[in-house]
Amino acid sequence: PAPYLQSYESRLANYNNPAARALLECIARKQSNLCVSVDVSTKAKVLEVVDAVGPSVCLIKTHIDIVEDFDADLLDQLEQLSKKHDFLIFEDRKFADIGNTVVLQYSKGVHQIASWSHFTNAHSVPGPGIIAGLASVGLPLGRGLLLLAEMSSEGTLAKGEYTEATVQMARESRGFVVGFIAQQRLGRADEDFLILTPGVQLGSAGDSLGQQYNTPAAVVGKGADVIIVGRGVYGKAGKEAVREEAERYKKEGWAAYEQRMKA
Ligand code: 6AU
Repeated sequence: PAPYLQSYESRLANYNNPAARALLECIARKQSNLCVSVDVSTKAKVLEVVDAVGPSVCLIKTHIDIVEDFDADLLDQLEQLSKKHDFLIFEDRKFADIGNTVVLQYSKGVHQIASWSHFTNAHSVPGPGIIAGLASVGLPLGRGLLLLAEMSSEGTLAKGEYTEATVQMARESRGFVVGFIAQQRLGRADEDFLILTPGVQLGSAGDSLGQQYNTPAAVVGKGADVIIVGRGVYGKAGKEAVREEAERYKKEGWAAYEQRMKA
């Protein structure tokens, strides 16, 4: 069968990248293909949500630039929580500039993303120089890159030939590019890319700004290896409700994976 129809453990053989390997191992160990997107804007709230969902996730996704009281202590505490609960970190930076600029954005500035984030993502629109630049910083640190091959939002331009050309760019940098942000399985049947899919929520079709949602079962059925859920989880009121919701998505995502392996 195609690599993505096999178990997460067996797919370890297809990856040399340390971040990709750590993620596959964590998914298998915790039986969780859930990534929670913690899109909240204070340190205290970020840490509260991460502590609540930590036991249920393989990956925590941040938008670090929306945290209004960001400081180095947040990064220390995030790292402590990642050890306590056993998860990896993905800063959703969506780099989109020339190689030289993204080198600086990835390694320097207030956030120094490369120093703490196992994964980050980039748009392919600038061409391969963006990957070369990010790789020059990230590869020596064992980081992994996800290319935005498709988007979940209504009217996205990332489709058709753009998506195909993005997959081709990934093929040419397999040591660093470990997969895609996408809505479905991409690449040839014999290739193995990690597919991380946002736009996932139970009981909502979308928001008023063009976000479009599918269920965990639907996206895993189409090839998602990791489901990314934001408001569906952190949008619940109270730490206990957030924890319960993360557990619910974890179970849904894992059941869908088991279903896919049977197919
Ligand atoms: O579940 P939501 O709608 O609350 O949050 C979805 C999260 C947000 C988006 O910035 C992000 O996923 N996202 C991405 C990513 C991960 O790159 C791509 C995309 O196509 N759609 C999308 O929503 O943090």
